[in-house]
Amino acid sequence: MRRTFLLAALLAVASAQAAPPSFEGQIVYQVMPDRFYDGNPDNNAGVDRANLRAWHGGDLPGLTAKLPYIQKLGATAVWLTPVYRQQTALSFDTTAYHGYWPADFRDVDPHFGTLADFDALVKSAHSAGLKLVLDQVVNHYGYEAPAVKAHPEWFTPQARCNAGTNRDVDCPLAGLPDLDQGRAEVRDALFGHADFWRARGVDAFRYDAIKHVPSSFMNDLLARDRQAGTWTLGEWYDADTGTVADWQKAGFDSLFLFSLQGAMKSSLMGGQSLSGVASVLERAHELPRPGEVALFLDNHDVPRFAQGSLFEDEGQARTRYALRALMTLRGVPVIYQGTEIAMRGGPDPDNRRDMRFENVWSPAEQAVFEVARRAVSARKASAALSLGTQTLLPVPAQQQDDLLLLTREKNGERVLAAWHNGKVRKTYSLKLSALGLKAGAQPVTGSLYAGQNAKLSVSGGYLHLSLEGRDAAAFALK
Ligand SMILES: [Ca+2]
Ligand SMILES: [Ca+2]
Repeated sequence: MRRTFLLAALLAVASAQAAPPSFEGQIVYQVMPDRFYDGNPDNNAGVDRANLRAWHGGDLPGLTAKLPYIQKLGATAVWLTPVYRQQTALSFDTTAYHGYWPADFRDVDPHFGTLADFDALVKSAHSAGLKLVLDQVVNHYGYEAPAVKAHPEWFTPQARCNAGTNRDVDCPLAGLPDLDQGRAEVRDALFGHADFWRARGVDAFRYDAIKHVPSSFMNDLLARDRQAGTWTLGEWYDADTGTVADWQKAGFDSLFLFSLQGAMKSSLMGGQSLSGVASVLERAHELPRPGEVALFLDNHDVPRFAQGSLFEDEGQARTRYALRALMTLRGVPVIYQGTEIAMRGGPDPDNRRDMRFENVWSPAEQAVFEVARRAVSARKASAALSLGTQTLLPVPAQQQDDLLLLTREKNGERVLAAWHNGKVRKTYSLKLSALGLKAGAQPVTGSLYAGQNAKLSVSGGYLHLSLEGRDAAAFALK
């Protein structure tokens, strides 16, 4: 009896340890601190807001001050791009405002504030119930970092790149001094960086440029993070479902699903067939942990989503559509600062314009924010939308360009999501049996998204949907 109890207790401990960290149900808001909010003008050395390649003065105190804004949107976690102490010199006429040119991995750049400011941010975020995701660079130092000259032995020899065995890993990324993770002191230092920030209370790491880092090193790093309960999100530029699945098997909790971002941009912004999105979602069964995968419309490395239309009003309308669509999907939505108001901007650095807050919004920007806020709110209120399984429904061939249907289900709660890509309002009547959908008769039901004119009903073996042009809705299904 006693032995059985002990065994059960031991098994419970073992299974608790085995459960990997999870962000399923979270909504992440991405902040580039220099371009977010200036909370301390005293640290604005060299600031020039007229120049997109210069420092703009945003900082950690500013982010802390704006946490209530992020909560108003409804996000539950904040990912901030790197805040390390940076190289002070310019490279390519550009300052290190973006944080990806580190000089000291265990300090905060003076433009962003101090370690005490970082600790204050962590404390404020946690007391507000927000998790903190910190960007970690493990591939390189900044071009002009003093360590490059002081410790040339830490860096990958050019001969190894020239040999061409594994160019992605061994050759400098954009010419950046490439760390040699094969050396014990480099590995130990990188492990130590992770421990340093973990000890300051960070909940998760977003690892930059993992395509360019040896996988054996990455595996060891991830094992340490998992042991410590730190959620890990990898950036493999252009990753598709297969790449995300491979890395989840190797120990990452999550990767960004770039293939979905590309498909959503082509269809929802570009007006191409929704079958491109469907073909990405059809591969979801390959993912070991589909609920953890990071889903996004844009980020600081790609042109702004709203930039996909020449016209500002059209960009705003389609961003409203895409934000509603994004909130129907299984995974962890990541919203880049400003996407909730359809900010525009082309490739880097134009996609990093200063964040605009409520006091300067136009009515149209306010309207995009309201759509985002309400879609986030509906997702959080629904266990099916935030945590449920996802099933793509087989839409009849002649409607696949303009209609995407999926169900989300959790503990008996079912939600039907419908994306309508046509230009004008349309009513669809679809045979339930052809959709593979079982549903009882249901009177006309509005969308879970407040303020939306979309309707569903079920009668006589048919599903009826009335949807506005270029819009996505979510319905409770009886
Ligand atoms: Ca400042
Ligand atoms: Ca490398």
